[in-house]
Amino acid sequence: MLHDLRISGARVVTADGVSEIDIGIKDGLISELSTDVGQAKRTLDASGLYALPGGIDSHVHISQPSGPGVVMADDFNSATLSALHGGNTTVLPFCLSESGQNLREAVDAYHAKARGNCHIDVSFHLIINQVDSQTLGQHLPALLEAGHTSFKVFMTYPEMRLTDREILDVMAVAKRHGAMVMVHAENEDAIDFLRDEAEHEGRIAPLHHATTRPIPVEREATHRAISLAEVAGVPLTIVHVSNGESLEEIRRARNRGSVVHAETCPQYLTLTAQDLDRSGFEGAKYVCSPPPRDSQNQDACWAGLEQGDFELYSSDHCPFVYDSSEGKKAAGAERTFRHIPNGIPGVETRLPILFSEGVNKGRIDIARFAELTATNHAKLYGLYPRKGVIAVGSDADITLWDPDKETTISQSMLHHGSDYTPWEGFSVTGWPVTTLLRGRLMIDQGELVDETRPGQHLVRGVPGNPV
Ligand code: DUC
Ligand code: ZN
Ligand code: ZN
Repeated sequence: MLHDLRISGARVVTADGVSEIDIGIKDGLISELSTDVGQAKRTLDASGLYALPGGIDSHVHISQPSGPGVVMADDFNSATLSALHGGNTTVLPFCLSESGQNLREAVDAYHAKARGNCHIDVSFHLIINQVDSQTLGQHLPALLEAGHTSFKVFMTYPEMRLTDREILDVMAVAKRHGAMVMVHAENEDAIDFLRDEAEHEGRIAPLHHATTRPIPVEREATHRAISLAEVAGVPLTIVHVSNGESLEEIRRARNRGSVVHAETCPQYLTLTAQDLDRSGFEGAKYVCSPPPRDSQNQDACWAGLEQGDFELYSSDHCPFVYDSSEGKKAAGAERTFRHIPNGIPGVETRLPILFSEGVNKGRIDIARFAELTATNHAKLYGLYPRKGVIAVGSDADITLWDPDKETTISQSMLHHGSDYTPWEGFSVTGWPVTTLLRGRLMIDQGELVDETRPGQHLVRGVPGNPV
C-alpha cells in the first residue's frame, strides 16, 4: 500500500504499550503500524518524540450562556485553536439552553455556532436544566438517537440545579437509551446558607468563594448523586472531583459494586484555595467550582490518578476575561464574590501540566497518560475506537511530544480568548510540538500550518466502559 504519510522514529504509545514503530496514514486513518510500513508519499521524521493519541478534552465550555451581561471568553474558533495548540484533536463542550430555548433549539444553535469554525473535532454534551415531559419524552430521546449520548446535571446554581426527583427522571431516560449522566456535585442549599452567612459577616473577597464551598458540600452531593444513580440503576460520571473525601465516596461506591466514573482537572492538582486570596482582585482569576483545595487534597487527587481511581483528566476550560465587565469584573463582582463568574481557562495547558508533573516526575507512566487524556474519554463517551487510540483503522489523530522541551507557561504564548492564565510562570517539561487531525498536519513544530478549520461534529455511540 502507498500511504499518504509515514511517521518514523517516534516512540509510539498504543494500547499494547510503547514501541519504536512507524505509523502509516492513508485517507485520514491509521493504515499500518510496524517497524517498516513501506512506501509513503511523505515522511515525517519524529525521532526523539513520543507519538500519542491526540488529546480528547471531554470537559470544556465554549460560547456558553453565562448570565446577564457576562460573556464567555472563547468562541469555537479560539477555543479549538487553543485546544489544538495544547495537543488536542477533539473537545466535548456543553450545550446549554438560553432562556426560552428548548433543548433541540439549543443544540441547533450550538451546531450553527460551531459549523465551519472548529480547528479540531467536536461533539456536545447536553446540559439538562429543564425537566418537563417534552424534554424527557421527545427532545432527549431524539437527541440521543442523533449521537448526543451524554448529559450533565447540576446540583448547584439556582437556575440550573435539579431536584433529586428531577435527577432521577433524567437518569431513567439515560437508562432507557444507554446514555451517560455526568453530575456536578455540590449542595446548593449548603452553599446558599454559607454564602449568606459570609456576606452578613462582611467576608466578601474572592477567597470566600472557596470558604463557602467547603469539602462537605461536594462530598455530600457526591454521595447523593451516587445514591440516586444506584436507585435509578445507572452508571454515572462525577466530574471535576477536587478532593480526597469525595474520592473516598467514589471508592466506597465501587466497592459495593456501583459503576461510578470519576474525573479530575489540573486545578485540583496544582492550585490551592490560597490562590483565591491573591492581592487585590487577582484571586478572581482562580474562582471556579468546585474550588481548588489544599496541598493535602492535591496529594489525594494525585494518588487517585496514580492508583487508577480517576479515569478522566479534563481541563474544565471555562474562560472569562479578567479585566472586563463582561468577565471576572462583572457587575457586583468586585463588591462580593457571589457575582464573580465561575470558571478558569485551561484547555491549552491541561496536557503539558500532566505530562510534566505526572509523567516526567514519575507519578504516572506514558501509557496511563494516554488513557487519562484520550483513550478513556473516547471509551466513556462513545467515540472508541474511532478516537483516542493509535490503532489501525482509527482516525489519524496524533500528537508528537517533545518530552524534554522546557516551557514557562505565560499568557502571551496561549491562543485562548481569555486575558490571563492561572498558570502564569508555571514551568513545565514536555510539550506537544506537532499535531495531526485525521491525517492532516495541523500544527508543525508549534506553528499552525492548516488554517482551514476542518473540525467536524462527531456523532457518538453508546458510552462504554474504560478498561
Ligand atoms: N462547572 C463546570 O463544570 N465548569 C465551570 C463552572 C461549573 O460550575
Ligand atoms: Zn460543573
Ligand atoms: Zn465545567
